[in-house]
Amino acid sequence: MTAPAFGFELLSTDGAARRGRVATAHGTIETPAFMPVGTAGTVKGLTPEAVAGTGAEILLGNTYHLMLRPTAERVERLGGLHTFMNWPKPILTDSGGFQVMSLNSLREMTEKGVTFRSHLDGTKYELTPERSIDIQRMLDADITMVLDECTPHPATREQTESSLGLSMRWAYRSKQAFRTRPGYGLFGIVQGGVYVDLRHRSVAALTDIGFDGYAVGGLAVGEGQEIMFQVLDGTVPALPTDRPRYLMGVGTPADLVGSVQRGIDMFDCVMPTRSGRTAQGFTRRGKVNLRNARHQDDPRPLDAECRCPACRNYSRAYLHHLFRSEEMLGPILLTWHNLTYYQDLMAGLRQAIERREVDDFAAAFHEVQGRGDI
Ligand code: PRF
Ligand code: ZN
Repeated sequence: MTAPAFGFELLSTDGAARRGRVATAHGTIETPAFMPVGTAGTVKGLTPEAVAGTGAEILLGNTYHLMLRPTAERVERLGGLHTFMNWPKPILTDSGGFQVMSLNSLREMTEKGVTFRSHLDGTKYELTPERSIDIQRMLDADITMVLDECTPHPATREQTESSLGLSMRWAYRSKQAFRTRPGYGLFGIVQGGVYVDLRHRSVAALTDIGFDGYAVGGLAVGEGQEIMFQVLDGTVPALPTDRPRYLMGVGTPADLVGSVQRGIDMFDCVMPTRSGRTAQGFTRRGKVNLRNARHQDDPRPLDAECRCPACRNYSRAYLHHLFRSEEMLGPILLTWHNLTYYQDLMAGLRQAIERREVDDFAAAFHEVQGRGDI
């Protein structure tokens, strides 16, 4: 059997919103899609079987963490990341630059790449576009991301322009280094900060090089939702319609709804998993902090409409007790719930686009969220 070609099929649209399907070596992804973050070869707290049960069809892995431990070479020897972590479905890996810059203070950026010291044992590493692509190949990522620089916010136009130049030269080198294989794709990353004309310059540079998909990077870095949506309004229409569009590191449920309305197809974010570990639940009625004493006698489920095990089998009072007692089942159940909620939100958006009711769906979403919990 030959692997299917990497590809994107646009199934239907509703305004700018798109319903599509991405085909990869390890299966297809219905879009708009949310990718749970499996940084170090695990979605913290859940088995891959449980993650699949939430409806996730693709996970995000991180070059930065995996190159340090257990190393890309070891993952490759053990059969690749899918085999190593027992996740047979598609995997997208981020290229590492963003994580080096946000997680490592002992780093230096040059034209060649970024050098840093491991937070684990102080060993010096160099991450170049070529090395990042090679690591992602060893990990066996279905979707490889180019190495980029996420321009910090705020940044002047001049700073943003120079950072963008570096990212585009790295995008070119990443494309040169990528070995084309059936079912495997390489995505470019649009930068340009809050400057829409620089975003357009970035899109033009990337589409000249040619990628299997286009990510929008450099957003959700402190600019706020209003500016993020303005930048998407100015940027997304310039992207090719026949390739998937991925908004990196976003976001809240409202960010996802608004970004889908603006034509984004893929997302990843630590929010459902990280929040799940810190007692923050996302529900159809908004956010709930399960540490709050108001839950201690509440026999109701966290979200009565949710199909997840936390909501089907346990009360708010019990979840509250688990968090207060610092029992590990608390983070596990709430992560399970949050990921289920995110996947059901995406499924709702996909259905709404098919029915051409995405604006009604968004209005109903904001209406119910606005009512608040209880
Ligand atoms: N670039 C990469 N990964 C990212 C980002 C980026 O700009 C962001 C920004 N929100 C999250 N993850 N490579
Ligand atoms: Zn639930």
